[in-house]
Amino acid sequence: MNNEIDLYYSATPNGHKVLLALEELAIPYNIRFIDIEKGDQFSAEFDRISPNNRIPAIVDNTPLDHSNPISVFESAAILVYLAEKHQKFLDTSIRGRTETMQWLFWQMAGLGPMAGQAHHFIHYAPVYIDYGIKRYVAECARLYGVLNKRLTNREYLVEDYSIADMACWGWVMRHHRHNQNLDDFPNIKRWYNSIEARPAAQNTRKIARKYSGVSSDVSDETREVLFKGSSQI
Ligand SMILES: N[C@@H](CCC(=O)N[C@@H](CS)C(=O)NCC(=O)O)C(=O)O
Repeated sequence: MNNEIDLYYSATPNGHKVLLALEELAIPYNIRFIDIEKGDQFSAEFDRISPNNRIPAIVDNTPLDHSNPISVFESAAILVYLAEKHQKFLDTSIRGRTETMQWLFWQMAGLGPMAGQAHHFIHYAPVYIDYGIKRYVAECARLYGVLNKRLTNREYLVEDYSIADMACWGWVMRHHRHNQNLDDFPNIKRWYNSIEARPAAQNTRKIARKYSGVSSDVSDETREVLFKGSSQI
């Protein structure tokens, strides 16, 4: 059946963010599972939707202009697209929107890439590289400090729960994988637990579990698919 949204998904932090947004918006969607360990992200069909060959991506089958389906790649672009379409989770005032965008971009340019590199050096690198682990775990700790400070006396990153919270939650979900302890960041812990308690987050976790296969025991074949060119050190 053609639901409103097709979500091209794999159970990873960037996938979880968009899944959470769809659950929060309570709109009908289909999951098109992209097995990134098997290389589905490089298929010709997916390449037309996501030319960067990364998940997540969406196809909106019922865009507001009532014309052909619209495809969107890059998780933040997807979050903004969905929030604008449904006029939820993105403040429309100039100040609220700017603040939301700042924290969304901060996640995309800082927290996500740094935590991703920490995951790589801790869990996936074919050889142990102490410098890489220390560098990215320390940078994650610095970024967690920034987030913790922002959340002092605040329930959410901007006034109301927004796509910026959803984006950060997708990565903080994996805090143990980038060696961060939420007991060191009490404001993040409170914020994180309040998002976790939301029915949409619980559904997201339940759905994510069905699709999660990425383990810390990464085979050479998986490394070759995911890290072509850098798997032979
Ligand atoms: N900036 C992109 C990053 C997307 C990304 O790196 N996705 C990962 C999973 S979280 C992926 O598809 N990896 C497959 C690969 O590396 O081949 C976004 O936020 O959408």
